[in-house]
Amino acid sequence: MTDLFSGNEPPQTGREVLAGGAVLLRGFALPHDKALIAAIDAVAAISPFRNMQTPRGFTMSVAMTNCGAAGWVSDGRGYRYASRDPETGSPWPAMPEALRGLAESAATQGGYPDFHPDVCLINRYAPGAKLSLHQDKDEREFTHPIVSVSLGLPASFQFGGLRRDDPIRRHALRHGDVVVWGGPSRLFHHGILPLKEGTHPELGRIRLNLTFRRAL
Ligand code: MD3
Ligand code: FE
Repeated sequence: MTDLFSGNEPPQTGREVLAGGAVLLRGFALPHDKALIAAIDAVAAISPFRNMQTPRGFTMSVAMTNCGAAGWVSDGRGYRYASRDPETGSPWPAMPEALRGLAESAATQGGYPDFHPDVCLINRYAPGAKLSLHQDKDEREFTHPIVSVSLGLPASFQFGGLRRDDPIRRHALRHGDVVVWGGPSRLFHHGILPLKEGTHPELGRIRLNLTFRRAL
């Protein structure tokens, strides 16, 4: 399996509406993948990826870092946005312009021309890592969308509804896919199933996910 795509699929493009306010832009980030990965490496050189503790004392399988005016953190005291990286004691690195620009152009494409993120949470998955079903509700307002960018190994994304027991659909998120989550979908439950083993030509045995947020 030496080809770029696991089953020899061509890279997909185009737009899919996943739910009200949730627009998947297939391959939107593909032309910029190397610049995005370089920007993530620069962020991680300042604030390294780390496996945070959940409030109940478990270690998350997903490693995380942040850039921007604040970062999402989890520890024994709960979940919150913090202006400093607790591991370094310094402010989180600034959001690289290559990241901000991609997020804003995707948001515009998805119908949110006034989106200006102040935080980018960066998730790193190795095979086996997962993110259990949750809602993103640590942000001050839910009127802004979230923009997510997937890079590296493909993932099986779970997308439910407002209630935890609403029916769940699965979607594949692949290298270069961007999703704009606004409107009614902003508070929908979502998660990532355990990452399958594989090797990506740019990132090896890794999946990266960027989520751009207006948190403060
Ligand atoms: C639907 N990240 O960081 S991205 C997260 O792939 C997170 O690492 C996942 O969930 C990942 O919080 C999923 C897709 C995503 C992101 C934010 C959403 C879907 C969303 C917010 C609202 C609804
Ligand atoms: Fe989330």
